This record gives sequence, C-alpha cells and structure tokens, in this order.
Amino acid sequence: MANQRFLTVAVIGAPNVGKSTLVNALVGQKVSIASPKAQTTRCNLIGLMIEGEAQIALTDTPGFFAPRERLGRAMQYDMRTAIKASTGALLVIDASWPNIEQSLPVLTGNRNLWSALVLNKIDRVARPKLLTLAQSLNTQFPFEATFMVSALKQDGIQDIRRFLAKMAPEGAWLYPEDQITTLPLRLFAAELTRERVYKHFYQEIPYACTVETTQWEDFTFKNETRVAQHIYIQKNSQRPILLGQNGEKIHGIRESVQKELSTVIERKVHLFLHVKVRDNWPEDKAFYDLWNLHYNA
Ligand SMILES: Nc1nc2c(ncn2[C@@H]2O[C@H](COP(=O)(O)OP(=O)(O)OP(=O)(O)O)[C@@H](O)[C@H]2O)c(=O)[nH]1
Ligand SMILES: [Mg+2]
Repeated sequence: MANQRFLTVAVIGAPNVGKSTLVNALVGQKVSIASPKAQTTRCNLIGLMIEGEAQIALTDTPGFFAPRERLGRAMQYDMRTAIKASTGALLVIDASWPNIEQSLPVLTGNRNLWSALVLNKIDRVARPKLLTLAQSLNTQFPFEATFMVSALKQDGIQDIRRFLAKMAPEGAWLYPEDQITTLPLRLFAAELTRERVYKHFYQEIPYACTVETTQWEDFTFKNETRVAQHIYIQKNSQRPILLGQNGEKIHGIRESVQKELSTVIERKVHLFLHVKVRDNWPEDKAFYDLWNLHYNA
C-alpha cells in the first residue's frame, strides 16, 4: 500500500488502571489478559491495530510500582524498555481513583516521546469531576491530547484510534496486516490460565503462581489440538485451594480456558492442567527467558 505509516506506542500507567483492557479494546480482540488484581501484566506484550493507512504497535506494559523482588524489578525494567522503544505513550489514569503521583515522574524522565492522557473508567465518574481532573493534569504535563474513555464498555476508543493514526509518521508496516499480536500462542494460552487463577483466587494465589504451556500438539487431520500446562504454585497449602473439592475449581478453569482457546484458534482444544509446587520459581531464570524478562534487572 502507498503512504504506509507506522507507530510504536507504549501504554503505561499505575497497576490496575485498565491498560490491558484498553489495548484489547484498541486492537478489537483480546491479546492481553486483564483482571481486578494489580500486577496482572508481567511483561511487555504487543497488540497491533490498523487505522486507515497506519499500523500501530501498542505495547501493553506492567504497571508502575516500587519493586522489592526479582520479578518486580524485571517487570519495571521491561516497562521502561517499552517506553524507550516507543515514539509515543498513552498514559492511562483510573479516573475513579486517580493516582497521579506515581505516573507523571515516569514521563518527565522521558521527554523525547510525546504522551497523550487517557482517563479511563469514566463509567464510574461524574462528568464535572472528570473535567476538573483533565484540567489539573494538563497543567502538570504537556499532553498532546486528552481522552476520556471506558475501555471496558468500549466507549471513546475510536477517538484514540484516529488520534494514533494521525500521529503515525510515514513508514513501512512492520507486521503482516492480519497479525494482532506478537505473543506466541503457547504463551497466550498460558496467560489465559493465569487470568482465570487471578480472577477465581483473588486473595490466595495470584502472585504465587505462574503458568507454563509444556506441550502443544496439533492434530490437523482431526482439527484438534492437545495442550498441556503446568500451574506452578509456591506452597503445598495452595494446592487444595486451587483444586477445590473433588477438583471442581481446577475443572472450572480448564473448561473455561479450553473454550476460549478453541474460539481463538478455531479448532477443538483438549487442555490438561497439572498443578506443581515449586517454591522458588520466581528465582528460576528459565521463566524469565520464556517471557523475555531481564533476570538481573
Ligand atoms: N468500570 C470499569 N472497569 C474497568 C475499565 N477498564 C478496565 N476495568 C477493570 O479494571 C481492572 C483492571 O484492568 P486491567 O486491564 O487488568 O488493568 P491493567 O492496568 O492492565 O493492570 P496491571 O496489568 O495489573 O497493571 C479489571 O477488573 C478491568 O475489568 C473501565 O473502563 N471501567
Ligand atoms: Mg495489564
């Protein structure tokens, strides 16, 4: 196509403000998992969208927080890498619970990229309060534009898409037209399972768990795929919680992931979940390599 334009944008902000939900809404399909638990996103994930002649690579990033452990440091390092690699940033703020102190310093340290402000979750906030918030933030930082959206209800998303297309400089598309993510399917499948664990075991499990797809076998002639995954937890006492009585909890997760994965890959999926206790997985370099996270960040 003539006049191609290409842009890389980092979607950044505090944990739980709706960055992943926004990326999914912009892409038009789920590419990144979202949950009510803060620190759901563990590494940068690229979602791709096309608007007119522009292809936009949106990097969903882990939220800003002060890390205490190795995994947290790796997550923060990854987020900063995304900012450095991008031409622009969408700074997402939860308008129902704005936490600006955490957000602005990240931008002021990166003056060579433009930023737009996205006030998300407007479905929860009265209009006058939104306008005051937008005004106040714009006096604190020179944003290119301000958007008020509900990523969850897909309200206001088209305005951001049009804006991003306008900001995209001339340049060849880096990805094929029909590609929506750079995340390999086996990693995405593992994320789907982790998302369920975060949603169903809000209190008990999330940070203690990680998921790995250990087997992926396509039976093309039957239009079926066999997927096996390990859910790693850190303590034996977490096992019965995750399994539930007679295994009903883990079966629920299995059914639900199997169904979503079948829809995504358009073939029948047989999913096998195995719960493993490995207390030191957050110190295991193999997990960092799998997700392209920097082990010694
Ligand atoms: N009411 C409302 N809830 C939203 C909206 N956008 C996201 N959420 C919810 O906010 C929670 C966090 O969403 P995520 O997309 O996971 O947030 P995130 O910023 O990616 O979070 P981390 O990856 O943990 O940093 C989820 O429960 C979403 O459903 C919105 O526009 N309105
Ligand atoms: Mg996220």
